[in-house]
Amino acid sequence: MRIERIELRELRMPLVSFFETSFGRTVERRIVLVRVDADGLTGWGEVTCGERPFFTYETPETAWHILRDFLIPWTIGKPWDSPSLLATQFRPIRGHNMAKAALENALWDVQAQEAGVPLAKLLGGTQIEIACGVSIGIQENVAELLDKIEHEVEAGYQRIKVKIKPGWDVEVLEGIRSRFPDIRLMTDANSAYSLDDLPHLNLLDQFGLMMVEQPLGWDDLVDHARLQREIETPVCLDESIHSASDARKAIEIGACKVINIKLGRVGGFTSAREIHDLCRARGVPVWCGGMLESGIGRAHNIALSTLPGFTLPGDVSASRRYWKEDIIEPEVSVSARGTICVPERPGLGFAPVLDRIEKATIRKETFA
Ligand code: OSB
Ligand code: MG
Repeated sequence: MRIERIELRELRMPLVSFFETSFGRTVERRIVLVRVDADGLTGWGEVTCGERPFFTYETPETAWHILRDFLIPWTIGKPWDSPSLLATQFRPIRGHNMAKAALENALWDVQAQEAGVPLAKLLGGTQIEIACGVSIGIQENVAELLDKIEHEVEAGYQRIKVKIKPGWDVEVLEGIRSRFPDIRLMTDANSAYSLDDLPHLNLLDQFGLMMVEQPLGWDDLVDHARLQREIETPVCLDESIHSASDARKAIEIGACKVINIKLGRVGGFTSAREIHDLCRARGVPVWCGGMLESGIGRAHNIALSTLPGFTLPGDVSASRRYWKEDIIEPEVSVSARGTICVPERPGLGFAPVLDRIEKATIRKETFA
């Protein structure tokens, strides 16, 4: 594949309802898209960072800078036998995984089209439909949260994840369990606690949670290992895992029993597959996380979730939970049994809608 042209765009996309975590509320997304033209085909990738450097240090601005000044000049005009070679090429740049992932993943889209196979197939996916859960943000009050949960359970989602933070945890879970004693439930703290909260975190064991996601420091493994020794509830790591090497260390020291794989956070499909393969070999279940993606990133997440080690429902859910109108056709929809059917068309299997993308674009830069 010879990369002939690359286009960067920043889109503004208002969410249909706000999404709040322990680090704040998001009402509108700023999404950087990467369009790659190679061999007469077009591939798309999405930078999945937040607007503010809270989940990770990346922002749309840092991603634009790293793509424009490093990743694009290193790749454009050159032939690439495989998208994985991009991951090798990008290795000297420390971090900036979400910028790297957007470009690498766009090339995977091109390669799947060139091979005439669905992206899921090209990656080695084996599942023809994927199991879906939802992530529900912090609400104004518990009653509103319970209504949201009811709505999603009725829609068929297979598990519910709720965001927690100090002051929005044990009482909230009591409320959930008294109304929904049997649902598959988990929590995500986005690093809102420390080991000082150990007695409090012990209280989580009474709620029959599938797991607690990233309770401690975003850059920590050691304290998570200590916590996992103290609590029954499986710890799942999100923010702490950026590579297969991080995953290996976390598993070896007992810092987690489950790993959430996010394409952006780990730097793209090549790294995501390495983590998947390692976890599968060690019997650690994985699932695909979400970053409030547009349809482009969502389509990539669906393809990733078809790998055999993705045995738990992920945070990949219907377009309409986020957008009045998604930027792909068809939009992502979820069946009444809480699954997404994996498209059988070549490439992403969802077509980017150029005029909707254009309408949402607030800046654009082209490289040739
Ligand atoms: O920690 O999983 C997270 C959204 C933004 C940043 C971090 C996280 C999330 C989610 C939402 O939980 C998942 C989604 O619905 O896309
Ligand atoms: Mg998380």
